[in-house]
Amino acid sequence: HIGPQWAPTHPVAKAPVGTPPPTVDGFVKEFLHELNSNQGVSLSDSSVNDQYMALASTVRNYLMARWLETERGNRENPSKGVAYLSAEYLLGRQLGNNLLSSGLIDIAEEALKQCGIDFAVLRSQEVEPGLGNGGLGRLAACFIDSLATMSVPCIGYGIRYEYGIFRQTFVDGRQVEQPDSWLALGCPWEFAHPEHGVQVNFGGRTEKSTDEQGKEKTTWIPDWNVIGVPYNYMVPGYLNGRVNTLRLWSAQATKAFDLQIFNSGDYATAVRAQTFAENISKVLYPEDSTPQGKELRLQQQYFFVACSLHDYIHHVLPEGFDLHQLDERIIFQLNDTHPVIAVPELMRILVDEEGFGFEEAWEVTQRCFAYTCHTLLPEALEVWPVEMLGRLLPRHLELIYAINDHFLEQVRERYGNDEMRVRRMSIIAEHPERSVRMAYLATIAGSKVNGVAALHSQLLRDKVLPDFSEFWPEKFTNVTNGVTPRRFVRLANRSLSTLISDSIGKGWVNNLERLRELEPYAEDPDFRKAFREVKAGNKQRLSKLLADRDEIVLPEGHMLDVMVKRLHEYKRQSLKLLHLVTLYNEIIEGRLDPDTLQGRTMVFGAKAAPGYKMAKDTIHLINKVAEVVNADERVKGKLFIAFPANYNVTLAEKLIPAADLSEQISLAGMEASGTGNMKFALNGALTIGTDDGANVEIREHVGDEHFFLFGMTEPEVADLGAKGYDPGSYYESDPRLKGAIDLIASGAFSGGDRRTFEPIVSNLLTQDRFMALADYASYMDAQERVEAYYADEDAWTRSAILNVARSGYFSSDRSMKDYIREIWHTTPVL
Ligand code: GPQ
Repeated sequence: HIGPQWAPTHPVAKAPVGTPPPTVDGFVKEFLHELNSNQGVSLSDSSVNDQYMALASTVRNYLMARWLETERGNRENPSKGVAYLSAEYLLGRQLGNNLLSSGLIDIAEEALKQCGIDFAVLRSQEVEPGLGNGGLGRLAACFIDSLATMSVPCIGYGIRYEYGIFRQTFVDGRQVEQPDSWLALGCPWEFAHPEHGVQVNFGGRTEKSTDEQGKEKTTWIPDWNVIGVPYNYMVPGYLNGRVNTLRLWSAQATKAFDLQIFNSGDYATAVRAQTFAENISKVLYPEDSTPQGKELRLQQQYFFVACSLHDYIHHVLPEGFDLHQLDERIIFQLNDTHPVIAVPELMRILVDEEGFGFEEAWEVTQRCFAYTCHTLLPEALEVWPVEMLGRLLPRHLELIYAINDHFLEQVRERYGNDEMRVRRMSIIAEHPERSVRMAYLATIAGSKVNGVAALHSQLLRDKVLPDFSEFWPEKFTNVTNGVTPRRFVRLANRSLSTLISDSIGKGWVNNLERLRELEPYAEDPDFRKAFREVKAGNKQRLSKLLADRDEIVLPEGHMLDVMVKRLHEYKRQSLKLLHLVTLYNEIIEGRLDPDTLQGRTMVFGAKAAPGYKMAKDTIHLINKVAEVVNADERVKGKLFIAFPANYNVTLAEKLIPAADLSEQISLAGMEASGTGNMKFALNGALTIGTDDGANVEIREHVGDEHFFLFGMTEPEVADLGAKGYDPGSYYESDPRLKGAIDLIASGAFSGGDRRTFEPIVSNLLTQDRFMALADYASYMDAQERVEAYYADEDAWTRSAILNVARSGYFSSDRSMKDYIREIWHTTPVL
């Protein structure tokens, strides 16, 4: 297979006719026009929001011609594309990215200056659309950015939640959730198309009948429905004139349904029905990797998937397209199991609406889907009770049974009547209640199944789906995750970007392997000095932000040690805390001379699922430890802990470029990939990490000497688990560890109250499911290596530069090439 030519060097497409010339004067004119005629204000009367909206409209207008042009190209020269199905897109702010992609960023800044406006102020006016929980949603956003940049036709399909991930606040150190009303001031980036609303049915029953030719036919007679209204968002490629589409669905009550109730005279019930329908896209479920099995969640999943398939088949495909050839036009990529109900939905469309036979429909379906798994945690694998699924989607349950029968027939054929195996591989689990295993359905339906880092894909084959990988070895593959260098380097770290471009040119932004050319600069003292100045500048920028945003005053001149990610026991924020509490305890007990230490500031960022008690307790403990440590004169200048609330994409863009040390300390075999780890390495932080997820590959790329490895390997973890893990023995035999845990237990961080953190302490001592105590000693050692290495400024800077130079592999552009080659077989449109 010869790969096509990727990554056109910019600038590419000729500007479509009718777009304003990209000059400062032209931009000023257009901006003022938008301010006057769209916002209805003069410059002197305009609010910051007016100015932000006008600026957004100016960029939008510029991209619009390219968007229409892309659409026309898709129609006139159709080629195979990708429909990315994802319940989450954690987009982050749009303005900067859209300006960068259009090549207007410098022009806009200058134009605003001429109008007396500070560009930075307008940028901070934007509320980020937080339509995702964490890595999975952010990955989707990186992928659609890369596909647009690589000129691959792609539609992202998802849900336009009215409330995205909650806004986190702290009250007395405890997390309190606030609603995220991101749409309150209006969103200038979306285009609603109510005229293209799609009806989605639920409930009811099915009826069998025979037509004149004696053919069996099933009709679904649903008993309620809603309308999905599409909202389109631009997804511009980087300087290539291509603008793909992200289409998010919003639920509305149907008129017909309402009318019936209105006519019956029951106004209150009618209004309630409306609210009921609109609840479907009201709020993003805030559980990350731990599905709650709520019925509304299944409604959300079916809602967006039904809208998307209908939209693709009836509005995107040309009229009369032969659906037997569907896979020549599209691949539906399933972002984890959330959209897997699309599989029986496509079957329903083909069999019930298009008159396909079952076998015929199943062949097409199997060619049109591929499945990405993002976890290894058993509790993260979605299952739906048969009772619930059958009540909500009776026809889909029938089709799932039919798919299962068809599949198990093949299993029996291959293995004789190995009924144990049949039971293990059945889509339907019998215990603890009859339920549908969505990961199995996805695996059976998908043309390919992939994990998100090399280690993860291997464990997926060997531990999560071993029967399936034996049955279909060629179905399983790996695509290591990546991140977009546009948002996470070029935009987030402008000064590093300038330093890089001044040294090796600008080509790296869409050809990230070119960062390799930086390697020789690691030996250049002037470059190292410049690199350190960039880091120092980013730290200053962060200090200013945290002072304004959180009233946190960071000490100056510290090593910045950062752990930002969702709060999960497997990610082991508690291990990080044990390190900090140990340092604190050893100093106040006089066993550690603070003068031998580098000044270190630890920054945490983490949201906990609102119902996850241990995670919320851990947040409370971090805040309380911070309070005590930061107020203690004995550690002043040496140890400082900052925990800004509401970590999100916007904060990540400021935090990551300032970091010296990246904490990636999950128990080996638990973190599927991680993507924050890649962003830190690309911005010149060194990683302290376990041999887990993509850490493994990061270390291979940057080199062992430039990465602080610690902890058990995955096989060691498995062995220890099999032998029987006893956390108490580590506590008893390690005085430093005992000291730290005892200090927490003593109430030192809870005003003397020993009960406050008792659940955390007893969990560590008796359960410790993720073996923090087993890795503690190794982690402390690694931290001492960090400490010593940081004291050698030149060695550290050299390693940091090499981390940047050798992390080009972790571009999401590379991930997309891998998907294209291994899974999608699409072609770019140049
Ligand atoms: N991930 Cl299953 C999520 O963010 N949410 C989820 O529900 C599941 C996985 C993450 C995973 O934990 C990370 O290791 C990955 O880097 C990320 O998905 C993207 O693949």
